[in-house]
Amino acid sequence: MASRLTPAHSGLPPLKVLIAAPRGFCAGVDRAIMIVERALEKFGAPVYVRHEIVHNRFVVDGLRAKGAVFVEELDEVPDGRPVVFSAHGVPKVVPANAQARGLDYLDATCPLVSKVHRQAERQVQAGRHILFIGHANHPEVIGTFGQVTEGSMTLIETEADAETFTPAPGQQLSFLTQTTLSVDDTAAIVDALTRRFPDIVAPKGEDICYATSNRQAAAKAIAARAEAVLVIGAPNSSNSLRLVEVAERLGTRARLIQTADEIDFDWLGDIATLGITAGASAPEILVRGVIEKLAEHFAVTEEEVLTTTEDIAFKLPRGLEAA
Ligand code: 0CJ
Ligand code: F3S
Repeated sequence: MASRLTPAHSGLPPLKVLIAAPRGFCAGVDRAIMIVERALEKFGAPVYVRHEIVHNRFVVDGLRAKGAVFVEELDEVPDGRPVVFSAHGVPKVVPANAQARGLDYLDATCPLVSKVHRQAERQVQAGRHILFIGHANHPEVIGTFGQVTEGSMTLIETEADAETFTPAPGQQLSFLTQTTLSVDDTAAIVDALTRRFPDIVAPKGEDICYATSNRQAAAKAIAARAEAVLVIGAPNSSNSLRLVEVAERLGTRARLIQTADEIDFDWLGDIATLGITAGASAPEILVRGVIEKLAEHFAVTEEEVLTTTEDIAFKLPRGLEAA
């Protein structure tokens, strides 16, 4: 349904804003933020968080204001204070070290990332070498590699990597993927792997998560109808970056912005139809801020473009269910 934001006789040029749905927070992000909030209630400030709880400055600053302290490594957490591990997951050595130090730790790893971790362990136990499709240096990739012994997993970033990987003689293979990848790029990489290695063992179910694939499908729907797309998300947010790519692949120019302050009105030009979406770590308040800023320059009419609905929620860890 379309709704008008600026009075019709404002004298501003008209702009139709197509808002993707689903967009923004997923169940894993909701859970991760809730874990930090409940930990602050339970333990009091400061609660330490290893890595940005999710890749969004607005979320991180909001939790910092409530008493969360963000660090990159466990050794920055003082003895006696609780620590939360981010939604992206951590190598096994991290909870092991926390335990050895007697720290209270809370694991905000998304359950869908933990599922990939368990599959990685099982594949290695079954004697298979894992080809892990993902982006180098991303914390989720570092966390998943850290579930298995060194040398039992090889990173595959591109179709070219899939074409050139050479297994050791007699090596049994399986593949797994990062949860926030491009659905289309991953399908092409998997095609190359299954063509070259017909016996390769695929993951049980899809590793790319429901939120990632739903947001990409919704981004395609707005990009197909818009002259340009704005994606609200952080530059280090893998799933948000993929939404920009999805729009561009359809031939629609697209930009990632963190907040309304980053809207480039020269880049928008005299556009009549603009698509807006948000990555899984970007709060809805930032989407509203962007639309309100646009309404200072255009006579904005909003239309939500719904491609599917989501009703997934994850349980909190034991001990944090009720504050
Ligand atoms: O890795 C995840 C479990 C996704 C967390 C939510 O998104 P974000 O932006 O914090 O992380 P990605 O960079 O992985 O998309
Ligand atoms: Fe989990 Fe996917 Fe969100 S892996 S944190 S549901 S983007």
